Amino acid sequence: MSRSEELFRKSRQIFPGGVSSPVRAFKAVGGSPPFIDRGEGCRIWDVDQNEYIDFVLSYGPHILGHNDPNVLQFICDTAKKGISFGAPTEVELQLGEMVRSAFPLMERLRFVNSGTEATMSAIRVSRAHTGRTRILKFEGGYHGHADSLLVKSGSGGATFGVPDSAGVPEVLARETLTLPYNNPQALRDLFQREGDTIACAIVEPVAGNMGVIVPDDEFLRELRTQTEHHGTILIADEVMTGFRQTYGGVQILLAFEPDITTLGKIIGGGLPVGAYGGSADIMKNVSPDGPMYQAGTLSGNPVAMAAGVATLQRLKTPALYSLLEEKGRMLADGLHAISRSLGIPIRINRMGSMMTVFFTSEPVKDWQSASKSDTEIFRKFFKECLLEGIYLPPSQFEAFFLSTRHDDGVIKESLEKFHRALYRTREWLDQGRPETGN
Ligand code: HOZ
Repeated sequence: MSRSEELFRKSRQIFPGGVSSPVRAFKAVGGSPPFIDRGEGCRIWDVDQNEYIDFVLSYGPHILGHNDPNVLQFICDTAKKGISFGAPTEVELQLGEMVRSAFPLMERLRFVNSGTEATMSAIRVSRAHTGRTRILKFEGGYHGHADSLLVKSGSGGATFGVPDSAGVPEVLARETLTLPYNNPQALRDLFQREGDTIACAIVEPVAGNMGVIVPDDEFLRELRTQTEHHGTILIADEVMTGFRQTYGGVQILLAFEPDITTLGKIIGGGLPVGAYGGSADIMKNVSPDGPMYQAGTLSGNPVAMAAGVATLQRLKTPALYSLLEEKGRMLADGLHAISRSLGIPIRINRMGSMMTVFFTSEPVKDWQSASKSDTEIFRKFFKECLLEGIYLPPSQFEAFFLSTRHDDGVIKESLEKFHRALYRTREWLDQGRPETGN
């Protein structure tokens, strides 16, 4: 038994599913997850000393790769002065100013500890501001695990077939309306019928939690038009996309103007940080300025703020995002060429350094089409990749990420590994998909 297997066996006696967050339990792909010991740049090593090229990057935050020296240095310098005070700090203001200058629509913002807290608070402030209770989300969209948002949800919900979580009171779930992503006509119909009762609509402007799905222009345009017309607050959930596609939000690239933006992941440089913010008018509802309560003992934690500041400072490097785009294109083109040569139909949805490989020949543009991907092939492909030393998210409905440390050599090496993994997947298909154990 490997050390990882041994640790997982013990962990299962302590944590539900042996993990602190469901997707990482490998339930959808089978087998036992490697326990990670350390990371450096684009690589990680498990406790059995297996090396992997990391395309998970902690589900997105490590856009600079693991252990960026500047980020580490600033974390250490800040920690030496004290780890937490439960009081305002200068570094918190510094990160706040950086975020606001990159997201001009976030006139006022508040730091929290996770993306979940950010979206949960964004919904609460929307309800406080409008006096309405109903909210709208999109099928396959995932915005963390607050009760109102675990309805037709993506990510782990989609992975494990529990998009509507148990434990969410029916009365609350009923207040969450859902529509298919990328369907402007469905939006028009809903808003015409009941737009005036909806407090807010929350959307991933580029979806990442049903796998990556890039929006049609008309969808986002219609969403903005309808919400504005009906006094519904529009929330852009940029937890995944914030600072991933450009220095700031994907909202800049898509000319999308939400009322509230939620952030997480990259702004914390790998430490737990989230943020929500919008116009001063909406945010004046937030306590202590207004009656909408939201708080956190560790919110704005100086060490986490330092990680964010150092990360954003590094992301200001000119040409960094065009380099990431180039790497993303190289990887996607290479994967397309390999799958064509082996006759395995795939669809790659990609924006910059974030992508998903779907095992289907049809375009993937919403949850319905994403769910048609052949997850049995994904499972086989995933396992073969792991054997090759490629660490992918253990779910069809997550995104691969690249970092600035995935250089040309690493992309080339990865493509060779992907080729071997897909070659063995082809053999397995030719043999009629024999059972390969858990
Ligand atoms: N899809 C999740 C975040 N966007 C993955 C992280 C998790 O659930 O552990």
